[in-house]
Amino acid sequence: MSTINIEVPDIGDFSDVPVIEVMVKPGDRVEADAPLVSLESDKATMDIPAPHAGVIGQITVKVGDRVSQGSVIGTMEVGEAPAAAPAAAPAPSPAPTPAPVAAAVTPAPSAAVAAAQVAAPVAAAGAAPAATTQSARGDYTPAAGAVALPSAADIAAELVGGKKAHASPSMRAYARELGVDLARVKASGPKGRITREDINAFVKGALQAPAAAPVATGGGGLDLLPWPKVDFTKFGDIERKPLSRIRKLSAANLARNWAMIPAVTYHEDADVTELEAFRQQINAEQAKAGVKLTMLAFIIRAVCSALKKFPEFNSSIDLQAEEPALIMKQYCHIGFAADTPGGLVVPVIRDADKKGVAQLAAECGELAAKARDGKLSAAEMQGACFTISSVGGLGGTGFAPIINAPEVAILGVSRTTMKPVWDGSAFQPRLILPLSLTADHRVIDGAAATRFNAHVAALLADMRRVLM
Ligand code: CAO
Repeated sequence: MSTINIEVPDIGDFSDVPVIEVMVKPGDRVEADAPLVSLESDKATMDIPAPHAGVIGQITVKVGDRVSQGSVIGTMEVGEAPAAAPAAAPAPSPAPTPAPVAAAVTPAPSAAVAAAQVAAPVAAAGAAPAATTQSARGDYTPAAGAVALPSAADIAAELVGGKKAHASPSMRAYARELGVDLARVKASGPKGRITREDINAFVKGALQAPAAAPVATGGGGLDLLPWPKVDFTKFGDIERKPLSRIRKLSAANLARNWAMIPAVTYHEDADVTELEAFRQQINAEQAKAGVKLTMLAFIIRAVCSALKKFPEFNSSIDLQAEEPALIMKQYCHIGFAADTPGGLVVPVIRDADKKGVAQLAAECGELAAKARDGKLSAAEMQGACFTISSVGGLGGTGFAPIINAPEVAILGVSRTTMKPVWDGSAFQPRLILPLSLTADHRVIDGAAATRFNAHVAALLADMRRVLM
């Protein structure tokens, strides 16, 4: 038998936390991890566990005392001298990590590949850090199989919604390992404590829940209601039409991009009166040669110039790397949305910045025709830096396009209309082209987006500026 001190383990960034309850007395026999003392900060309630099985020697704190990591709260008699670092001693997270957000239950390594891909950055943000143990020197080193305890950030995240989960550090560690949001676990232990059985029951319940019913994540995830299941035949005749392959793929991509990118759409009007007159003139002059300059080709040209002036629009954000970064592209491939019978596809014009308007128009025409015939190769739909979605040939006064990840912006183009524009002394009829730029706010602030949009509009108003 030997006597050891019972110390407060790592409790995140908290210090001077009041003791709100002492659960044992000298002479009590306890199991390893049994709760000895409860602490309550303004953010969380935490139990200090027994580091070993043994008999309590003395408890040196009382309700109202304040403790921090390393404070001795008592002594206990244990069977054998423990190793330098008690097995159950909690270890700190190497970096603050938010509570799991992809789902309340995240069986991480075995998650479906598709789900992992779709939710990758979210899942990465919620991934548990490498577990750590404390060495005899007191520094922390990774330990296989060990479980990292929640950091202060975990605890704060868990408290979203105001509910305090009452659980020991080892139960928090267990919940964390399973990706369980403790705030959602029903406690059955003494005085509302969450036990291992409670966590197991929660996981079991979550796994048995219908797949269509996403589990709420206490604020970290999307917390969506299940998709409505409606028997439409109750209301009239229906026909069930299978989704095309393109629509299935684009549905998944669009949903991810819409949900994961904090996107804002900025609107601008471009005065294309002169440009349209020029386009018509060239097309009339060169009709015999088969040249047809399209508005889209001029817009691509203008966008290439704007991407050179505002290079952050020609980037992708990499949040999954150890050191998050912006990938700045030194090339300029432009995607354009093409409406096809099978659904939306985005052919890509390579090195669009090196091509003239006539060539851009010709390539757009060829790629759009291939898209409609379902003959685009995978390579012809890859590598875009920026996408243009033009519905101008169809109509529209403005819309909010969805960014084509991992790009950081997309330009929506609607129909030109003749509008009265005040020139300082009179209204003039001007041909106005509505531009709607959606940008990823993680990369592009509103001011930059507005400048970019205004620049594209200025270029379209006077394409000579492209030469500048
Ligand atoms: N305003 C008014 N008219 C326009 C216009 C605009 N902004 N843009 C094109 N037009 C006119 C053209 O002048 C042309 O008419 P004419 O034949 O009389 O000259 C007609 O519309 C068709 O234009 P186009 O053949 O030049 O085609 P386009 O360059 O406008 O578009 C493409 C090509 C592939 C972009 C288009 O066919 C398409 O698929 N658009 C839909 C894209 C889409 O679905 N976007 C939404 C994606 S998000 O859901």
